[in-house]
Amino acid sequence: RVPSENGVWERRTTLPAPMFSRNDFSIWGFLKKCIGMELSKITMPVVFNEPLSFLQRITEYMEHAYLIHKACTMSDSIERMQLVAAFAVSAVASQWDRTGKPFNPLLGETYELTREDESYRLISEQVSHHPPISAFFAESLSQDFVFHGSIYPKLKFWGKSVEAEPKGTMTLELSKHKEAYTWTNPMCCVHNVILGKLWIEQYGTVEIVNHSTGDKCVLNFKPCGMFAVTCIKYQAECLAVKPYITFDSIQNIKYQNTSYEQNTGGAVDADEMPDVQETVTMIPGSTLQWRIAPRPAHSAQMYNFTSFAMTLNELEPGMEGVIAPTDCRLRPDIRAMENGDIDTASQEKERLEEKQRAARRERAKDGEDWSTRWFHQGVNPYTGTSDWVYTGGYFDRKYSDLPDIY
Ligand code: CLR
Repeated sequence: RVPSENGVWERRTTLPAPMFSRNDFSIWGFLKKCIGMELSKITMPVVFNEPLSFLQRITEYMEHAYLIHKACTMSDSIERMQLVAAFAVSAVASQWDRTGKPFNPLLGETYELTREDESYRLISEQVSHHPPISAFFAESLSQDFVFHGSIYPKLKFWGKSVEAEPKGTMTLELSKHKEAYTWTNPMCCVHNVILGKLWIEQYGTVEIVNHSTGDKCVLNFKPCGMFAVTCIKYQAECLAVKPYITFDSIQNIKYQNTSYEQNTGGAVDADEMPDVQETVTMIPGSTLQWRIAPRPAHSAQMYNFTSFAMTLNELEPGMEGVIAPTDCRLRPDIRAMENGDIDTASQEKERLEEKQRAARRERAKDGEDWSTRWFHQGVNPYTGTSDWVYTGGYFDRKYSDLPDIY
């Protein structure tokens, strides 16, 4: 733990160790045994992981929370919508080049992120194991917004690629404006699992609905790296094209190592990763809402993490004994992996998964059902679809009767 010169503790900017080289491992050598199987039921070798739990990966949404704070200060609902759209887009950008698989959360696992400096706190819980469902709830410390949702990443293995459909609704409520926005995340695809360089693509249409005004913002993520996004407002019969949000500084990300060359008899071609455009053409009259930050210099040796991602698994001073015992910062396999100890990570991952299976068998024997702790199943009041609702109370820190999952 390194205090800076003036003795103030600073959040870390790097991981304790660089990543284990994946060059000697073939993801295909492993996946070909799994064709036709449901990917969530497959235990992948830990070398394909990144040292974060899926709960931490979805928390990356909060990297650009200042966009929501800014939206709250806007008096015009169209300006608010633009910032909410920028927020939704910013979450897509942090996924760029992130082909490491986050650890599957254990049932009952939690992750809390309290960021007083950014004025928000978040709690998430793994509420279902099969299918895997993660629920989260974030709130502004100044009570100006809540952001919540649940994600069920439905994975399909297509041979050459793995496709993830992040099912679930994102809901953002701006209290002062009495507004609620909802949307769903775009599709996500990891290319070249057989041969070539792994790369990640996100595509599809994201419709952000402002349920108070009826405004809709349609973000069209075009496949193949066309990151251009337009924001459209439908109102009566007029259609106004609003700003153009661009991803121009993506060229700052250097592509590194990880090639999975395989002899597949020449039958399969790698899907080319599109070239990244260096310059961005702005539609005249448009305004730039948000721009991606370059990845830190050592990112390529560290799972292509953003600066924000580097901080997520840090056990900060004063956290021990304060965060719940189910918090994934306390997971020994993830901790070992971030320290570069891949063998311990792998053994611990196996042990935890076996412990989870044993606990499930016990419950089955006693006819007990699993009960979630901080969230309950319910209905999203705006979309009417099924959702996971925050029960509340996590930050009262009464952790009695939490399951022993590690
Ligand atoms: C993207 C942002 C969305 C929520 C979401 C859901 C599914 C996630 C995806 C995000 C990121 C990429 C992801 C995917 C599930 C599996 C996939 C973590 C967070 C990994 C990279 C698949 C690795 C597969 C190996 C075979 C390479 O809001």
